Amino acid sequence: MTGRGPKTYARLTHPLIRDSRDQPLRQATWDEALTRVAEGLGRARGAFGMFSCARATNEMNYVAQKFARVVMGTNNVDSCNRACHAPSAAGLSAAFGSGGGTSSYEEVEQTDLLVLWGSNARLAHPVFFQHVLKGIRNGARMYVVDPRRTSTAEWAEGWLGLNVGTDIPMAHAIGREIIRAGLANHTFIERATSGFDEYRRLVEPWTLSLAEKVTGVPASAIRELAHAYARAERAQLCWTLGITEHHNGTDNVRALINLSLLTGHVGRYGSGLQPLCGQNNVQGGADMGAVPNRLPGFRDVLDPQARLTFGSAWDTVIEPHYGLNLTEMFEAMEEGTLRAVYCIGENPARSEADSERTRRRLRALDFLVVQDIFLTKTAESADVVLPAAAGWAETEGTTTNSERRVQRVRAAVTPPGEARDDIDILCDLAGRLGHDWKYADAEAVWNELRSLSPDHHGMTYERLEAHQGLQWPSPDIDRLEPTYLHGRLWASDPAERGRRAPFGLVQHDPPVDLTDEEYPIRLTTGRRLDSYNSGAQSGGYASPLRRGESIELCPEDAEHYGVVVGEEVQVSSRRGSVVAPVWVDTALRPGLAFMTLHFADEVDTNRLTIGASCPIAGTAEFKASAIRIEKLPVATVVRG
Ligand SMILES: Nc1nc2c(c(=O)[nH]1)N[C@H]1C(S)=C(S)[C@@H](COP(=O)(O)OP(=O)(O)OC[C@H]3O[C@@H](n4cnc5c(=O)[nH]c(N)nc54)[C@H](O)[C@@H]3O)O[C@H]1N2
Ligand SMILES: Nc1nc2c(c(=O)[nH]1)N[C@H]1C(S)=C(S)[C@@H](COP(=O)(O)OP(=O)(O)OC[C@H]3O[C@@H](n4cnc5c(=O)[nH]c(N)nc54)[C@H](O)[C@@H]3O)O[C@H]1N2
Ligand SMILES: [Mo]
Repeated sequence: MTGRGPKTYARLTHPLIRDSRDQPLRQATWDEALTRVAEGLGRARGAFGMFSCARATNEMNYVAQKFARVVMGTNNVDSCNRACHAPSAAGLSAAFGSGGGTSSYEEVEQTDLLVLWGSNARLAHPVFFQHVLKGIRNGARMYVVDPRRTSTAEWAEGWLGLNVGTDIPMAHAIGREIIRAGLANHTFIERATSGFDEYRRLVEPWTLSLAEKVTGVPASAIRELAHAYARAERAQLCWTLGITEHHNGTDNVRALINLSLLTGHVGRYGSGLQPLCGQNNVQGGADMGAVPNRLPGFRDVLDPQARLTFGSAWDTVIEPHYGLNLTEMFEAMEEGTLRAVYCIGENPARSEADSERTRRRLRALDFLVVQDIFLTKTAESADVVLPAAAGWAETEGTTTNSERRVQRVRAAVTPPGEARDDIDILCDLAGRLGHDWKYADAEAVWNELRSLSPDHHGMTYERLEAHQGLQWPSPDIDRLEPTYLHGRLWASDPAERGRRAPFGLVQHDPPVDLTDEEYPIRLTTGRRLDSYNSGAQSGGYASPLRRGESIELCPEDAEHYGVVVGEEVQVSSRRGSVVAPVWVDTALRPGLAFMTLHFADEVDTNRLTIGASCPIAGTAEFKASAIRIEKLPVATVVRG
């Protein structure tokens, strides 16, 4: 135990404002607070960015992006999708033209083979994992590809414990083996893909023995997975952050998609690609256009017809170029070209990589407004803090999960104090800035979206209720679409097939933060079952079961460094240092350490992580930093 008790969190109940930068936050009335926000934002046109909330509803995200585009005249709107899901969306879009996962949870129960690649679903996607377990009970085999022997892996027939950041060598070696063994699906390749010859040449050097050297996984295990995947009648390839949170996350995603193109495990019932989403509504946030390059319903900002459609519906002119994504907005803060941020339900002061740098950038803003349900680290430095009702259980609306299923959420309890629905706050502010938006309720927002997004058109609240949620695309009120996407790839008539899916010609590129004598340990970071992200919503409980942050090492490394469980050590990277107690876990192996991001107000893990990010998706390399650990002088260990 650290000896430091958890910080206690209380829900925000009143607006808070700061009279000047050196004054503390004080309670204010809604009118006072919103007047200040309207002034602050009014001055910021042309230098404004919005962070929208993937914890909140589709309706809220629709209104938030509309606020950025119409009231502030900018496409600078983004959310935490940048931290996790963006490489999956970018990779799937490049291959198939749309960024959604291709299958449904039902198919996970009906498939023959499950590959969980860089995903600790038992802890991070426990609902999805119930479907996985049903699949296994129905006879499916499962393989897990993860540097740690996670509790997810305990259910698998095979665990491939690769070195961090060697997923492309692993995928390419699997691809080469499938081709060499004559197991590629040439009917599908010829019908539905392009670039196969280039792909075959690309993977040719990745022999099983070279892959064994680079990944650390025995050649026989790689071969076994290759044969199991290619021979399966139906197979689901699922991945999450072990793949995406790298400086080449989109390339990693492409390398996995290649395997489905090689075998035809896509576009059929039971066979597909499932990038599991992070926050409960990260899929929906992006579908609603709370991203810098897409309008609601996946319409490209660069498409003049799309801009015209939305521009005339909203009585505005949409900026004709992409906005900045979250990563680029932080860079623009440093350059001084982004001066004001409206941060709704995000805690970047804790969750962004290289957090000292992040906080410096946030401090450089002229105006920061935070709208949250708790007083986060980010809110502590805001000029105005607005208390919101929680998207979960306090507001009406819909959210969209990893299988593209839109489901209703309902207000079951009253928000505390003066907290207000995010949508009401945004509409009140829009009014103060000259835009008279009236929505009777969340359903009115949803119906506006349905009128503008054909893929959501068939999903009335009534139908969502009757079917217990519907998957997009749902263009038709009278019809249910298939549960999976891209069936057209299998069409025998070329005219029906549409565009071919290209193989991704991606190369191995090791992690940016190299280990060396000074920083000899590879740190990877991620999740535990009992806590959530930066800890804003889950950090503040006291319980004998609460373990707090730790630096997890394998038994051999603990012995090597002469440290024991509970002993506090200094953990340092090229960015900064933290003090954390040691935990020993046999899931790890020599040279590999693990920390979470969940207890950031006590141990700020992201002081250690590297800000290097994927040039296509903007996602940071949270999964690969280089660190060292040092014993503390005895006097420092004794804490109150
Ligand atoms: N209980 C709980 N559930 C959550 C969350 C939470 O905080 N708590 N957060 C939600 C969010 S926002 C997200 S995005 C998801 C994330 O869900 P996951 O991605 O499943 O969670 P992580 O633990 O971050 O990372 C998954 C695995 O990646 C592995 N990994 C690390 N480096 C590599 C690598 O180089 N290659 C491969 N193949 N694997 C690697 C790690 O060992 C880890 O087991 O979880 C969601 N669900
Ligand atoms: N080291 C390390 N860092 C990581 C990661 C990692 O694996 N390792 N993962 C990254 C990933 S995948 C993610 S998604 C990010 C998460 O980063 P963040 O999104 O910044 O973290 P959260 O703690 O989920 O913050 C969500 C905020 O929304 C607020 N909130 C909840 N519901 C509502 C609502 O209805 N309305 C409003 N207005 N606010 C609400 C919560 O109080 C909380 O402050 O962290 C990233 N950071
Ligand atoms: Mo996430």
